Amino acid sequence: MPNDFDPQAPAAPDAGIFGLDVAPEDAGVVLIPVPFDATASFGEGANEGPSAILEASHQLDLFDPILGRPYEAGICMLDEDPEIVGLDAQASALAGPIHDAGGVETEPELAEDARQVDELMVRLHDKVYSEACRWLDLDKLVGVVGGDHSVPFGLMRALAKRHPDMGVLQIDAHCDLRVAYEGFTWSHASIMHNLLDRLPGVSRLVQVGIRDFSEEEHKRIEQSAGRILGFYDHVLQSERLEGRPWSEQIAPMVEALPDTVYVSLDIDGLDPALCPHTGTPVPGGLSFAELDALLGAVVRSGRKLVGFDLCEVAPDPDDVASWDANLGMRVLYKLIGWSLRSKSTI
Ligand SMILES: [Mn+2]
Repeated sequence: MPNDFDPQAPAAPDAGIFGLDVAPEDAGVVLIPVPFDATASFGEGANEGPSAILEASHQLDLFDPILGRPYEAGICMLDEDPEIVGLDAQASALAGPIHDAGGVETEPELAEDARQVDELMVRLHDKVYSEACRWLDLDKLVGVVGGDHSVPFGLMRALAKRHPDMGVLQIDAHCDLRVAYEGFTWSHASIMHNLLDRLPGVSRLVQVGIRDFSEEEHKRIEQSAGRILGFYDHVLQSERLEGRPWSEQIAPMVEALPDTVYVSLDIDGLDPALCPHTGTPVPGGLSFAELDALLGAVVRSGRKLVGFDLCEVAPDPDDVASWDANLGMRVLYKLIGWSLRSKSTI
């Protein structure tokens, strides 16, 4: 950080994320924005997530009462890559009619378009993978800011290669275990299927807050021989109504994780009151304080958070620096802060 930086001063309108002005080479934390939401099957707008989070982040008071001064590590969100913006435009144009038709099943001629969307997404994943590798090789903490939940695969791949026994903590209303959705191999609804299928080193997937899933996905969890652990929202909520404290509920989630953890945070895992414009909101979910406590418990157990994504934040179209973006940037700062704490950097 520059010596004359004042964390209490208002951010300049053209400042970087959280009002900081740090070049990625000098930052401890590099965020890759992925403004892509072509596979969003219901509400759109997650491709506006990174820019809305950037704008809203200027309101944050950088001092965190629990985490102290995460900003001192230097946090930089890279500029949006025009090639990714182009891939989103191309893929969205092809995917639109497929969403309208409810998938390729009803209109087989759309299957070719879905195949092309998948091809564009392979290019997206390669792009995110190489960008992630570039900064991981310089020992930065790297996070992806989506975009819909299909976008972090490149980062997951880069980290799984470096941490062979990595576990994934997924906070989400959905399991995302579908074997393709609407005809898209790389759908947001398939990200965890692709993770488990294509990254065999990932030892365990711990899903928290899941509450909207198919019978097939449910079976997949129950028949996974422990590779997938589902902490269902209906169970968590009913235990809570009976008075079981959150600290007790999260203990087995933490225990289930290996030493090295990647956090995949779909904002719809939280209460939809906190993310009203997200693409596929579902009642229930975690509060902000519960999320903070869960991340804190993982870190206090000695486990390392080696990377993360934050996806599906979609701003209010009439008010870009809206509640959704405000909440999103606060979640992002917590992800960064707890990850740095786990590396004992702060
Ligand atoms: Mn998801």
